[in-house]
Amino acid sequence: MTTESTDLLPEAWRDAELPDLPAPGGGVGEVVEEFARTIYGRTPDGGRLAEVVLQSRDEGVFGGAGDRLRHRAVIACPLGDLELDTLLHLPAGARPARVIVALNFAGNDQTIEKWPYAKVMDAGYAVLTVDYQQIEPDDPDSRGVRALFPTAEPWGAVAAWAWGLSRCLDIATKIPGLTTDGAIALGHSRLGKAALWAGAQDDRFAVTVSNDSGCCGASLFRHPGGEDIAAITTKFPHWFVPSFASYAGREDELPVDQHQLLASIAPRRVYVASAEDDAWADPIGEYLAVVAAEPAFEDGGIGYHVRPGGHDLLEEDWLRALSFVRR
Ligand code: GTR
Repeated sequence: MTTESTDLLPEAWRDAELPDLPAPGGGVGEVVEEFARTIYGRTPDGGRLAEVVLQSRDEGVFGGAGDRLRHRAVIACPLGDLELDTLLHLPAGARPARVIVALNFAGNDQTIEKWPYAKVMDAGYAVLTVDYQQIEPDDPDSRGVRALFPTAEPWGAVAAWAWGLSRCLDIATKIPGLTTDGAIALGHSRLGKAALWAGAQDDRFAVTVSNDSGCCGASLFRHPGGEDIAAITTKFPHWFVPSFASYAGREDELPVDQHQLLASIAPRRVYVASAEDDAWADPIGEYLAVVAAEPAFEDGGIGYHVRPGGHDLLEEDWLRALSFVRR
């Protein structure tokens, strides 16, 4: 594992032991299929990128670190069009720039304050973002892109957001100055769950970064602590396929556990970040999932950090993930 040495883990974690886990059975395709069936639902193929129109371009933002571009994209889905408003930060130095695709929680503009764009661009990376609720509202009673596909199989909102990450990558292919070679999917919390599900299904993502993704993200169901299936399916029934709720209190009977989701992304690379005080995401369960997944990766193909503090995507998380990407 590309991680800090275990002596940088919190003291109390050093004796953490792996629970009994389902052995990864079958090929990668079957494992991904099992996750689709049991938890997330498969994101349908397609949604054709019909147009990408540049709305504005501000040059030399953040003291010249790069340019800020806004695009409107139209994605033609079987039952109608979905419009996405993207925000791109394109570094001045590196062209074509490698792209990080990351959905955001509170609107594109809010990321300008919150994300360390200047440092990320100085490191040579572009960041393309869209408000996750423009893809699928985070609401059990309303539907976004899921209403635009006549899928026979159900898919949850996490799968819809994963679909959106793949469409952002489609959009990136149309923007001069970007390369989608080596593309990175990055997400925090529920959007970290979506990043992992996108990484598992779309092999154009060379690296998948999950930050504090917790239950149904990087954390093991079979490691007790934090959010469990009962809690998550009660509060967020729309995130998953409806039958997933039947595993509430029956974690041991799930045919999969989350180390297999991480492993299914190999040999492409995965980085998992945790926060020590983020008990609801069960950071120890995230760490143990990485330990259990590690044999599936080539040397250094999976990385991990835990930092002090709580549930958040901080500059430190971005920069440590990027130093993994660069290795
Ligand atoms: C919590 C949820 C977590 C996590 C988090 C977030 O309420 O229980 O699974 O996804 O939200 O997305 O911030």
